[in-house]
Amino acid sequence: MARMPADTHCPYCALQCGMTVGGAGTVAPREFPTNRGGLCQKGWTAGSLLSHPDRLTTPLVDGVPASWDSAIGHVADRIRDLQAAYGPDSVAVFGGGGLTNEKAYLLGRFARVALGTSQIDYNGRFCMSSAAAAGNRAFGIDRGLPFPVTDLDDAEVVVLAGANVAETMPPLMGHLTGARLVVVDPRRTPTAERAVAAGGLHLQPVPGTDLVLALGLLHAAVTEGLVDRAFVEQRTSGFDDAWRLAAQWWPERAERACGVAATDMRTVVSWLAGSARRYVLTARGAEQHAHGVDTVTAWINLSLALGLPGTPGSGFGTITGQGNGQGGREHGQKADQLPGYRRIDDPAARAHVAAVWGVDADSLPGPGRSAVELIDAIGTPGGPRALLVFGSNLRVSAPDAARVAAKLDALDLLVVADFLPGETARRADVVLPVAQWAEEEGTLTNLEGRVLRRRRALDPPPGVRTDLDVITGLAAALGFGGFPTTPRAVFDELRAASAGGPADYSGITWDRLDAGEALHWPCPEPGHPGTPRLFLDRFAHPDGRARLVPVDHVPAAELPDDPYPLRATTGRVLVHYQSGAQTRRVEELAAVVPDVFVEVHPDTAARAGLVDGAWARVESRRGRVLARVRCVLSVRPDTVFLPFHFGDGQAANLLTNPVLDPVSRMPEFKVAAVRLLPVSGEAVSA
Ligand SMILES: Nc1nc2c(c(=O)[nH]1)N[C@H]1C(S)=C(S)[C@@H](COP(=O)(O)OP(=O)(O)OC[C@H]3O[C@@H](n4cnc5c(=O)[nH]c(N)nc54)[C@H](O)[C@@H]3O)O[C@H]1N2
Ligand SMILES: Nc1nc2c(c(=O)[nH]1)N[C@H]1C(S)=C(S)[C@@H](COP(=O)(O)OP(=O)(O)OC[C@H]3O[C@@H](n4cnc5c(=O)[nH]c(N)nc54)[C@H](O)[C@@H]3O)O[C@H]1N2
Ligand code: SF4
Ligand SMILES: [Mo]
Repeated sequence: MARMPADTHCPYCALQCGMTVGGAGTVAPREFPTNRGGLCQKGWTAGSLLSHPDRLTTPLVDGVPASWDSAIGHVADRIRDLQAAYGPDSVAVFGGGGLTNEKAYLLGRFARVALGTSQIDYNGRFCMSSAAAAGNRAFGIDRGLPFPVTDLDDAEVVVLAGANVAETMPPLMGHLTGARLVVVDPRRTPTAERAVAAGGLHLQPVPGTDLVLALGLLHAAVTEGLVDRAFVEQRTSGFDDAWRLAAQWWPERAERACGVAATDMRTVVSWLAGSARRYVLTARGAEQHAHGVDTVTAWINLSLALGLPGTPGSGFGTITGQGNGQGGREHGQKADQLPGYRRIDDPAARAHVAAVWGVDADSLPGPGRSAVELIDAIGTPGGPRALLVFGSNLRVSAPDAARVAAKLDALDLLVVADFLPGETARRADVVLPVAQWAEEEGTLTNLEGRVLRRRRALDPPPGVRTDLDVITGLAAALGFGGFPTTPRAVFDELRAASAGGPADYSGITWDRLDAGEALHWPCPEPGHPGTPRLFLDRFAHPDGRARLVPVDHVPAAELPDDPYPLRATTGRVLVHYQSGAQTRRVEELAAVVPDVFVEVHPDTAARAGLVDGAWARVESRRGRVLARVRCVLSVRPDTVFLPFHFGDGQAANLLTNPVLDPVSRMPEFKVAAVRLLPVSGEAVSA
């Protein structure tokens, strides 16, 4: 079964480190611009899951092993029955930002054409949606980094707002060694430590107050005369309106709201204004808020006032998270979207894509519900009764996990395609075992908008099918036999569907990718060199200008009060990935962080009667988690932190607040009011 070693990329995050995988699944790092031969522990150990004893290798229907024919036939029958009784929208699809471009694209076509449902969304709603909405609003296009990662090598100053890169993309730190770093994080993370050690700054705001911090920075820039007037005049619109709101937030006033010293704000602005090569980058810490879009907008406004975006050697960007977080948000698995980053409510976009799919544009459904709203609608009149999940472990990763569990349990039919029995798959009515990264071909688009080839190094275990085979098989069973079957054929169809759209892949061919060309979209013709740097001449709005949008401070949706006096925030640790479905099964990684913990400042722990290493009950208005206390000086005394990588009673999302950003529909993962209670040893083992 072993095949040739293949040059491919890591299955996990959007840095998409280059690696070579041997026929037995061994991983060796490979020179590639994003990682330059480096890998983090997750990448190094990724091969061990290919032959993991928990690997799913046979379809399961109601827990009983079944043949592929009967499993697919069963799903198709149930879908037909439900749709006959309750209409096309009674069947919903949930995708993921880890899926290849081809899977994301085909899943969108499958939903709109074979199921005829509007109800499709994906986990990128939890990840990139606020950054994407803010980028579209300001620049007219959403590409996380509008420049290659290697441009950061020459930076003099880099602001990382809510990004803990040293743990979430370790090799990326290698591109930041020459720069003075400003890290904005309520915790002194390894990234913040590195910043301070190298002469930079750590700003430690109260969770949920980045927006006011960015307003304070803009205020300092204006009052100290540091705004790039020529840039603002020639390349932007909306400065005066944005300034009208920011003018209320002089640094001392902003300091009272966010906890960052006004003097530090002035220092940061002087560093940014005083250097030629400077970047502002945001990630989930700034974005996963009920006002995440406005928060990113505030960072963009600051960047525009200082003349960063679209200037060679400088820029604004957001750091995309999942392996294909960029491509996964471009090709139609999002509720409001068609391939090529087209809008599903745009008649011209519908006509173009319908022609590629060979259907009548009027037959395409309209926009559906966003991820949390889709889950919430289960069990309501007109809501989904069946859910097909590809590439998300939403029982662990969606906010207010107890409610999510109840909703999923209320479905008439839950189908999960996965290669491991994660928490969501374990409770599914039908489980479809699929191939893993090193067993399949495809393309992904990394954090810098560069399209990459995933290559097959070994065959999937017997009995396992690829996601593409599953999707085409289901479509055929529903009477739609015309779907392309090979990854390359799907990619070619995607290219045609994307042609003329904002994310235009039509000039990116499989052969060009295989020849090793570095192709960043848009790439509208086969002879086009791709676009590593966007916005150098113009922004993507019709007038060519970037827009400053007026935004004002809004407090987090749930603030600390007497019963719940602390702010809990959530995020990641180095050794675990996302819901942990994969990394909790890798021995070397699980040994480092076996269980959920809660980071607590020693003073806060003492007040709650807790000591380092004890178990604590962390409670919010929605649920409770048993977590091991880690007393650390690195977290603000008013804040506690939990990683979200654990399931069942250890899921941080039992605590989180499912309130949504009004524009992006991103949930507020980063702020919930909680309290801490001591637990006796017996209670823990009981
Ligand atoms: N090890 C590891 N790496 C990963 C992943 C993983 O699961 N594990 N997942 C990948 C994915 S999908 C993503 S999206 C990225 C995420 O990458 P990051 O955004 O770097 O990761 P997070 O830990 O979610 O959040 C970053 C930081 O935000 C801080 N934070 C919390 N609240 C606030 C706030 O209100 N303001 C500010 N400024 N900061 C705040 C947290 O303390 C945390 O240190 O990582 C990718 N890489
Ligand atoms: N509290 C809190 N919650 C969060 C976050 C947070 O910071 N705090 N972050 C959010 C973010 S940014 C993200 S991206 C989400 C991610 O959370 P999830 O959406 O749960 O992502 P994963 O854990 O990567 O789940 C992927 C599942 O799909 C499987 N899988 C992987 N690749 C494939 C594939 O190619 N095909 C198929 N069929 N299956 C595959 C894996 O085995 C796993 O079971 O979590 C969000 N939830
Ligand atoms: S940084 Fe991301 S892509 Fe690179 S090895 Fe680690 S998980 Fe994989
Ligand atoms: Mo993410």
